Parts: sequence; structure tokens; C-alpha cells
Amino acid sequence: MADEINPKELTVLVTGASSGFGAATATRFLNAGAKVILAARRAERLEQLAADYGTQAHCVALDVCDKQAVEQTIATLPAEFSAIDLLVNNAGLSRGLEAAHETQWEDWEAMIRTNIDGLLHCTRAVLPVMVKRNRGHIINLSSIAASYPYPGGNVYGGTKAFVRQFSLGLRSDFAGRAIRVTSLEPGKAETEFSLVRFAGDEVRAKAAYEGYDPLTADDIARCIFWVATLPRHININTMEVMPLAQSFSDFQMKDAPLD
Ligand code: NDP
Ligand code: 8X3
Repeated sequence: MADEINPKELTVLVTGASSGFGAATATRFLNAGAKVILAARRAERLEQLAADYGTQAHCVALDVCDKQAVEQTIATLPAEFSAIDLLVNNAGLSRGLEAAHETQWEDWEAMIRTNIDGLLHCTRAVLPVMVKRNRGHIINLSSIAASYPYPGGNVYGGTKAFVRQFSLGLRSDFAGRAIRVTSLEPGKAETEFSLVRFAGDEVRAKAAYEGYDPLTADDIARCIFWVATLPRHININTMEVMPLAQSFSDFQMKDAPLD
């Protein structure tokens, strides 16, 4: 029987490690003995998280939208962190929940730049070493919004559908190589996600999780850890996870005034 991967043998890069899924994932891998590179714009939060882990953790202040900065960061990693086994492409955001005609163009741009461009920058930067070593795993944070539309999810859902399809495309590119790719597609999870979506409106953000048990950041970290430590011959292509309380709604049936 093939063995599970020992996390102590892994070097993991987690983007968006300053909050939510990323912070929980970095913590879970650090506690299991992995070497972890923590990346996000709010470096002080990363330093705080990493403080107890000494040389096991390496923090980088990084905006994933900045292609040059991503390339430079990956190219200049300390030798002991340079052979990345697992990239958790987690940095991402949603801005706004307006219908398409009411949205701010800047919000759409921010989602495209972060969720698509940022993810591509990080993927492209780590791939050469993974291919050279013929070893690696990329776990991309997509969303249930990739598969199920909801009002106001227009561009956010579109970016996450890109992430899902790109992940499957990578799998196809890597046929015959020992590089695994997973699209992880969570439903409602209570993190700072809604605070960012609603531009810091705490009341609105809190209301998004009221009255039911949402997923937690650690629930998702647990999924990531499981997917990443499965024996090397197993690839989870897509993984959709919802809180039990979340389910599907009916198609909308509303008459539109036609004149
Ligand atoms: P959080 O807002 O709690 O965390 C988002 C993280 O992304 C932060 O660490 C933030 O760090 C980082 N980030 C955002 N923009 C950038 C950037 N330009 N460069 C580097 N880092 C960036 O949200 P979640 O933990 O919930 O979200 C993580 C991922 O999971 C996202 O991709 C999100 O779309 C996805 N997701 C979330 C779900 C949910 O319900 N919460 C469900 C499905 C998917 P900083 O601001 O310090 O740079
Ligand atoms: C975030 C989950 O349902 O808010 O990707 O779109 S949802």
C-alpha cells in the first residue's frame, strides 16, 4: 500500500497567508513540520503567525498582482525554501455583490487582477522548478461560485470558473509528469472574505454568516492538508465543499415587464 506523504518532507508556498484559509493552511502545515513560505501584502501579520516557528517559516511581503515582484520573490528564495513542493494559490478576493450594470469597474478589475492574473503569476513562477524536479502539487482556490451562479456573483464567479478550468488544463499539460493539480471549490466559509467583499462594512459581513454554521478557515485547511498528503499516485482533480447548511436554490422565475 502506498504511503501518505510526510509533511515534514514538504516545502509549501501559501499565498494569502495573512488571513482566513491561507493563515489556517500555513499553520496546519507548520504544526505538521513542513517548511512554509507565507506570502501576502500584510507582512506584519505573517511575521506574527510565523513567530513561533523559527527557521521553519519564511515570510514574504508580496502583492500577487505584481508579476515582477512574484518572479523576483520566487527567484531569490533562500536555498532551503527554493524547491517548492506545494503551491497553495489561495490569495484572492471578491469585491461587491451588485448586479453587473451597477458594479464599480474597479471592483471587477481588482478581482480579475488578483484571482486570475495573480494566480497565473505565482503558478508560472514555480512551474519551472517543479517540472525540472518532476515533483510538485498546485492547489488552486476556486469556489462553488465557479459552477453555480448567484445574483451579484458575476465577475467573481467568472474568475473562479477560470481557476477551475485552468486547473484542469494544467492537469492535461502535465500528463505523464509527477505534478499534481487540484481545484478546491469551497462554499460559504467565515473569514475576512465578506468584510473585503462589502468594503469593510462589518454589519453586512457578519450578516452573511448569521443563522447557520458556515465552514471555518480550518475546515478548508484540513481539506488542503488531506489532498496534499495523499499518496503521490492520487490526484484529486476538483473538490467541492459546502457547509451542511448550504444547498442549491431553484432557478429564478420572475416576470420581466417587456414594454
Ligand atoms: P480572506 O479575505 O480571509 O483572505 C484572503 C487572503 O488573500 C488574505 O491573506 C489577503 O492578504 C490575500 N490577498 C488578497 N489580495 C492579495 C494580493 N494582491 N496579493 C497577495 N495576497 C492577497 O479570505 P478567504 O481566506 O476566505 O479567501 C481565500 C481564497 O478562498 C480566496 O481566493 C477566495 O476567493 C476563496 N474562497 C473563499 C470562500 C469563502 O467563503 N470565504 C469560499 C470559496 C473560495 P493581504 O490582504 O494581506 O494581501
Ligand atoms: C465564496 C463562496 O458562496 O460567497 O467563493 O461565492 S460564495
